[in-house]
Amino acid sequence: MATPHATGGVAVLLQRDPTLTVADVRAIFAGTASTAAGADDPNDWGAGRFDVDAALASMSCGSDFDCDDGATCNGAETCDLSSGACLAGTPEAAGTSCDDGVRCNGAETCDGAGACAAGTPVDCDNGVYCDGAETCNEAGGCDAGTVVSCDDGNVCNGSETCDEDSTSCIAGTNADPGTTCADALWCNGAETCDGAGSCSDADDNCTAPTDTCDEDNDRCISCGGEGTSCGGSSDCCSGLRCRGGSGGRTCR
Ligand SMILES: [Ca+2]
Ligand SMILES: [Ca+2]
Ligand SMILES: [Ca+2]
Ligand SMILES: [Ca+2]
Repeated sequence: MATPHATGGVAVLLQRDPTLTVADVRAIFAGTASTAAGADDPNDWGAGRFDVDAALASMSCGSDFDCDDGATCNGAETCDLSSGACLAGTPEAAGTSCDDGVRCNGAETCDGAGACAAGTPVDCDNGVYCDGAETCNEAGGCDAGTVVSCDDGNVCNGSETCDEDSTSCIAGTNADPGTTCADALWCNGAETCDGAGSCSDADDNCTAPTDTCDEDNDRCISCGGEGTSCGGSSDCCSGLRCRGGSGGRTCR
């Protein structure tokens, strides 16, 4: 970690003064490094802890370029060549652009006191609730929103619709009794609407005690229950076997 950190620090110093030599940079860092209180053993600390802020603060300016803080609204900083100190600029007039290059957050302008004030975000709302919330795109326009979906997935309570006046979904009209609301399953029977908005649970297919349902093939499979006469164990329901007895073979 130390090498990239130190390299970055050198770059910061060179940005302030591109004329610095290697010896200059070394001297500045060595002269502004610090050690923890009481930890001054040069065998442990060398020149001390690298401190980029202290190094920058120790450098006097050589040109206005050295003093520029990159901010528009506080004016152009200048270098007082006689003292080597940076002097603050004169704030730009209120309304001067300090645009951040982002269109959708509006046009930033200087507040006249040295700060850049936020702009008014671009308003893309078309005033229509049901077509969703439009959003600004940086390419220069507005993107359509996602249409409000009101369908609750229940066919029995009718089709819900989006209402602009109340900016909400409003209920549909209940389907007639007997209207199908079947799910994808055969074994649980054919569901129908009850006329009051609900899908009623149908009777299961294959209800005989000895039937099992084959969902894959939509059919009932019968098997022999306890005491049913049988020719082999395959005739018997699972868990039972076809066994002989005085009255013939039965599932047991
Ligand atoms: Ca902007
Ligand atoms: Ca809209
Ligand atoms: Ca519905
Ligand atoms: Ca069903």
